[in-house]
Amino acid sequence: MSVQQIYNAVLEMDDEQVIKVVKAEIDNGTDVSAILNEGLISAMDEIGKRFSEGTVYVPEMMMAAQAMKAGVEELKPMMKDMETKSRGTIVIGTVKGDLHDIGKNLVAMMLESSGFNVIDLGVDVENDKFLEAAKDNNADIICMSALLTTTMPAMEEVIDAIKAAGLNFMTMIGGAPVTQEFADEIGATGFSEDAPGAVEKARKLIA
Ligand code: B1M
Repeated sequence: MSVQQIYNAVLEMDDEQVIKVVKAEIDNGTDVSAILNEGLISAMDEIGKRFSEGTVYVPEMMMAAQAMKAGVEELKPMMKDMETKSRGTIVIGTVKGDLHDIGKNLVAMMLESSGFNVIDLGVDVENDKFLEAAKDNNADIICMSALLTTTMPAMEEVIDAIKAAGLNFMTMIGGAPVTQEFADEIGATGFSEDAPGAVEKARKLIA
């Protein structure tokens, strides 16, 4: 078994095989981040490339995403560390109009595993819902994910709404098309290009 087989199983959209090879790699003592980055995430990147080239279509993309999710589920227990005291409260969601949740789920899972209290609002989250949930839960940070260039503007709308309401929640944004430059432009407090980076950034912001 190898990480390459995990990659192949996602490309073959074979959930059962993904679970089998991920389990085998965990038993072999392979690093969780290698399983995730070189196996599961690289395969999704390849699917994205093929989608752009027109050699795979939405149904295949969904099946591959399902297969990747099955692999991530197997990794969940490995991502937990022993921390019990909450480091702070985070409200997270994928912005309105956007249904991509794999990256957001990874970020949420890693934040939770690192001791944050995470309120996950899911996908296609309306702007007001971020604010309401942050107020209701006395959150420290509102985290927003977007995978589509067409949904990125919602991040700015949420940040503007926070300001307009005179609230001072910190914000963190991320997702494949999101950059540090965009974060600076819209006034987000933080940005990260991946899930471990999001944990590091949240720790710094709340410290
Ligand atoms: Co979509 N899709 N998709 N899709 N999809 C992309 C994003 C795309 C780049 C594919 C392509 O053209 N090459 C393209 C967007 C183009 C653009 O806007 N520039 C695209 C498109 C066009 C679409 C549709 C419009 C297709 C259609 O219907 N014609 C449609 C839109 C639906 C909608 O949202 N309204 C659509 C639909 C779908 C599926 C439903 C089939 C499925 C999603 C399933 C799901 O999420 N449950 C899907 C998938 C799987 C993808 C690709 C192939 C993979 C995304 C993914 O899960 N990556 C994607 C191509 C690609 O990105 N390579 C593509 C793995 C995941 C771990 O990475 O989410 O980037 P990612 O998360 C990373 C970082 O970005 C970061 O951490 C994670 C890793 O550590 N991160 C954060 C994420 N959020 C963060 C938040 C943070 C910090 C870091 O702080 C808060």
